[in-house]
Amino acid sequence: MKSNLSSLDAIALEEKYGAHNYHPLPVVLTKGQGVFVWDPEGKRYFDFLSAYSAVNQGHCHPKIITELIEQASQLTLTSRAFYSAKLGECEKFISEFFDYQKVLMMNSGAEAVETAIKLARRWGYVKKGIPDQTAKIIVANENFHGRTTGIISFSSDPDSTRNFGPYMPGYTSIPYNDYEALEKAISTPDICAFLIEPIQGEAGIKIPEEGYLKKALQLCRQHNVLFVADEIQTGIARTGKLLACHYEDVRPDILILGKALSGGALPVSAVLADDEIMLTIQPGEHGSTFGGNPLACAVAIAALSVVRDENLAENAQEMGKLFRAGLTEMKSRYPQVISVVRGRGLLNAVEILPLKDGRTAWDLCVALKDNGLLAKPTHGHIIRFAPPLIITAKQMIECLQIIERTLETYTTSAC
Ligand code: IF1
Repeated sequence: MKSNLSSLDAIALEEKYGAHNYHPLPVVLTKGQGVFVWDPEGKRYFDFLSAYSAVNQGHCHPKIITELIEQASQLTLTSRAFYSAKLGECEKFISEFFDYQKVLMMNSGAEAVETAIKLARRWGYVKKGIPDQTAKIIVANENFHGRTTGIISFSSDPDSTRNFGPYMPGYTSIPYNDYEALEKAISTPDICAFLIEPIQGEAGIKIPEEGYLKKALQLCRQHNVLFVADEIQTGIARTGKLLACHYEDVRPDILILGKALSGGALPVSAVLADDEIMLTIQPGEHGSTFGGNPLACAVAIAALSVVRDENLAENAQEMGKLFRAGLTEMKSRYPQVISVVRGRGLLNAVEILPLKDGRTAWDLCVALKDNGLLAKPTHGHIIRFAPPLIITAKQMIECLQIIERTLETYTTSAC
């Protein structure tokens, strides 16, 4: 269905009738296919955000959309008051895919994180023997795990927390990638879990030093603490392996997934664990109306099948190398703009220096948009580059050329 609204009209509508909880780049999207999205005027863009890694499989992947339509015409929602023919099939598929005994399906990423927290606390009380109401979870500074009142209680970002209190107790925050800090925190009593992003996304694609995750897992083992990995953004092939934890052969006790679990078709999230943890939650103690609905199940199976069948992890790995090689070369040619290039697979970040006339990463992103490539700045000076994992070498080279061309005019012209 073609929209008759112009970009300007669409932006004006959001401004007038929508809550102002976002500040989007000034581009309106009406269509997506693969690595491309289009605006109402028909201009085509490479999507280098992939809806924050939800569309790893590319926009409107035909296999996912076919399943979506087929299931939508059969049955969309049963609630969990009844069994559905799709749920068990999907649970088996996801559990085997990630090598866990059980999965609990939810919808948004934040809900999955909340679920993992409840599981970890429950395990802490009934298995570890932590006294009631005292269980604590160790988290990292600069984490991003979602927007619920529970989750923001352990955020260190004032934008996420300011005037949203009171905050929930039960969290100890330590610096990311700091083994000694973890060693100290974990030896205090009543810790049930260590909750960590294997690469911090919102913090600006912060990669811990090699061995950190593995050593952290060993510490957790020593102290009978659960290792809980939030792979909502890093998982499902984004970083060049199925999970970012696989770079260090780490198998989390609780694994949290979201985003690309549906390839962007609808909100689907999941928490995986073995029986010892998962079965501590009994009927009636946790759930969600839409969690594990038949539509989500059909879509999740299709979305993960695409990741496997199209070797998206391998492609992310290779295309990531190509991309960072190109950008590193640009860094040497434009040292006044690019200060740092980092990333793993197709989860990449470039740090941008402000120009003398005050232009920043935001202005560079607007210029990139005008040249047909969409990316979003974070923290004012970092640009995240995360295209769909189906991108080809030819397309990647074209994208590097767009970035190069943009840098050329950006550095020579005044705004
Ligand atoms: C927004 C960032 C990405 C996540 C991790 C849980 C969630 C997220 C590791 C919650 C969500 C999002 C949400 C999005 C911006 C975004 C983001 F910039 F904040 F860091 F992806 F890069 N754990 N990440 O990254 O999942 O409830 O949103 O489904 O607009 O807030 P959700």
